[in-house]
Amino acid sequence: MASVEDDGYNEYLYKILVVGDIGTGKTSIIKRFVHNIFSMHYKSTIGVDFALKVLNWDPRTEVRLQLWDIAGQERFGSMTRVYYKEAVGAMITFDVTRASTFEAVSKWKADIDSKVTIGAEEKPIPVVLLANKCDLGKEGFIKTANEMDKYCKDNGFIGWFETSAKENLNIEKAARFLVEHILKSDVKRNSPPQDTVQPGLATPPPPTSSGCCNK
Ligand SMILES: Nc1nc2c(ncn2[C@@H]2O[C@H](COP(=O)(O)OP(=O)(O)O)[C@@H](O)[C@H]2O)c(=O)[nH]1
Ligand SMILES: [Mg+2]
Repeated sequence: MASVEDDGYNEYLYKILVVGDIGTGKTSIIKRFVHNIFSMHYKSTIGVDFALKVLNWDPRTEVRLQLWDIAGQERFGSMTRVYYKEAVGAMITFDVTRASTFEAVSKWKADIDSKVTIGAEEKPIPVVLLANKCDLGKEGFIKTANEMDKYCKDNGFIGWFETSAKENLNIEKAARFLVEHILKSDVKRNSPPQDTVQPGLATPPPPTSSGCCNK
């Protein structure tokens, strides 16, 4: 997305998708990451929600992550193409206690890969896999670490993390890992700079001609 360079100080604004089946913890992960709060009682997200997280990457670099919390119900519908537009990275979540949510991961990955790419070369966007709710114990976790490594390699994930929104485990680490990959890629060269980056605002895009972002 946007990059602003001034006297050697860099600001980047990256659109990051957070997808995965319903109830896997997408909203919880974002709330923990952005506001450092957790609740057992989030209402299910309707349509799409936005949040902004500012990372002071290094003394000369600020990274603003615009996190798109996409409702589980939207899966593979015509909506996702609009939501995915201009994303430069994604997190796919599953719930370690529910195997069906892991089975859905490859479908989410295929959905992203088919609808959003980077640059003229149409490279896939970097995607990190989050094995969430790891505080609930390992019994439900159906894969070993080695199997997960292999799964990521075979399916084009940049990596995976066991996370817990409840116990604040590995969420920031996973996000930073994703940002490292984005910074390393040539996103900057391929994106048109925007004039301003509004402090503290995650602005949804203007309504599209179909108007479906307002759903
Ligand atoms: N134990 C535990 N529960 C979690 C965790 N993350 C989310 N939850 C709970 O799982 C339910 C669904 O979470 P939510 O964030 O709404 O999932 P979403 O539908 O993917 O956005 C809620 O009751 C959360 O409190 C976690 O890391 N550990
Ligand atoms: Mg949600």
